[in-house]
Parts: sequence; C-alpha cells; structure tokens
Amino acid sequence: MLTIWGRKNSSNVMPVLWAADELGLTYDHKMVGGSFGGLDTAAFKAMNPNQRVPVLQDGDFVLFESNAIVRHLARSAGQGSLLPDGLQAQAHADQWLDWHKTTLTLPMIDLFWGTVRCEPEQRNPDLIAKAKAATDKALAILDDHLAGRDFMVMDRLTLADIPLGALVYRYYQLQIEHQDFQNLTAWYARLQDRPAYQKNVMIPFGTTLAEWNELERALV
Ligand SMILES: N[C@@H](CCC(=O)N[C@@H](CS)C(=O)NCC(=O)O)C(=O)O
Repeated sequence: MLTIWGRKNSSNVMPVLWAADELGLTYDHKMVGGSFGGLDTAAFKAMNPNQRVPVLQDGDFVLFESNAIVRHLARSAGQGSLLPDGLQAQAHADQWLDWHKTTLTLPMIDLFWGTVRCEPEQRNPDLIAKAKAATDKALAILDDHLAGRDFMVMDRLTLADIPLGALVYRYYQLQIEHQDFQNLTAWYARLQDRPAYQKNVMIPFGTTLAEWNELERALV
C-alpha cells in the first residue's frame, strides 16, 4: 500500500495527491507538516532528512522531492496517461518540471509568503512588487508556450501539467492584479474541469495568515 505524507494545503503535496488520483491509485494519506507537526520525529527524519513534505512510502521504498515523486508515479503507473509518449516528449516534460522548480516556484514563494502567509502589518510592498513582476515574467513564458496547445507537452494531461497547475491555482487565488494571460487561463479552465484537480488543488487558503491557519485546521 502506498502512503503519501504531507498536509493537503502544501503546493508540493498537491501535485502528488493529484497525480495519484488521476492514476486511480489506492493510497493512505497522512496529514503531517505545518500545524499538524510530525516532521521532527526520528521516523520521519529517517524518511526525509530535510523534514519536508511530501514523502512517498511504498513498503521499504521511500522517496522525497515532489517532482521526483510525480515522475515516479507517472513512470510506474502512467503509461498512456500521465507519462508522455516517447523519449522526446518525456524530455520536454522533464524540462518543464525543472522550469517549475527553478523559475516559477521561487518568485511564487515570495509572492505567496509576502501576502497570505505574513502578518498584514509586516507586508513589504517592494518585495511583493518584485515577486509579482518575476512571477508574471515567468507566466508570460508559460502563456506563450500554451498558445495553440491544450496541455503542456501532449494533447492530453501529463505529468508536465501537474506541478505547474498546482502553482497556477495559487496565482489566480491571490488578491493581486492578474495579467491577461489568455492561453494560460484557457489551460487553467481545462484543469479546473478535472475532479482530481478540484479535490486536491482547489483548496481555499484565504487572504491572510489568520485565515490560512484557520483553513488549515479545518482540513482534517
Ligand atoms: N523541494 C521540496 C520542497 C518541500 C517543501 O518545502 N515542503 C514544505 C511544504 S510546501 C514543507 O515541508 N514545509 C514544512 C511544513 O509543512 O511544516 C519538494 O518539492 O518536495
């Protein structure tokens, strides 16, 4: 039996739960991290010395790093669905997963933590403006890539759509001015039609730290 460790409101856990549900996998889910705690136990540190979520456990096999887990699920159970067909399409999926971590995640973290996960009186408008500009610059690249395409690398949902799709939900829920990215919003609408996206990604997180904490406690 697979076990997925990690609180549902983590943008790194969401891709793993979403991928597992797209693949129809049966798994046990453990809500750890954030206010649920559980990352500082010896047993958890033995699985992930970084004390971060998500972690995938399958008997003696343990894996951390969200994109590595999504890749593993797609390779092991996603032939003809989440795993793109052919080495070149798989390489393009890898390219976008690396781009997600190196180019989009960093400014999105600053934007998210600078607005929602920060006491209102400690918000730093300069930091927020810089993070928003860098996020929009990255999203413009995504928007260009999605011109004339329904999904990131194939004409169906693959692993390349999953981590990016989770972050794009965050972007559109933030109380900021959103740029008019037409291809991106069309793709985002396609993702929102999927039950596994609705269940695992479209989780309200509020607009302030107090709301975030309250919504997190309501997750169980
Ligand atoms: N690169 C790691 C990052 C993992 C990470 O930073 N996870 C955060 C949640 S998004 C975490 O565990 N934070 C501590 C906590 O939730 O208590 C991955 O993609 O899995």
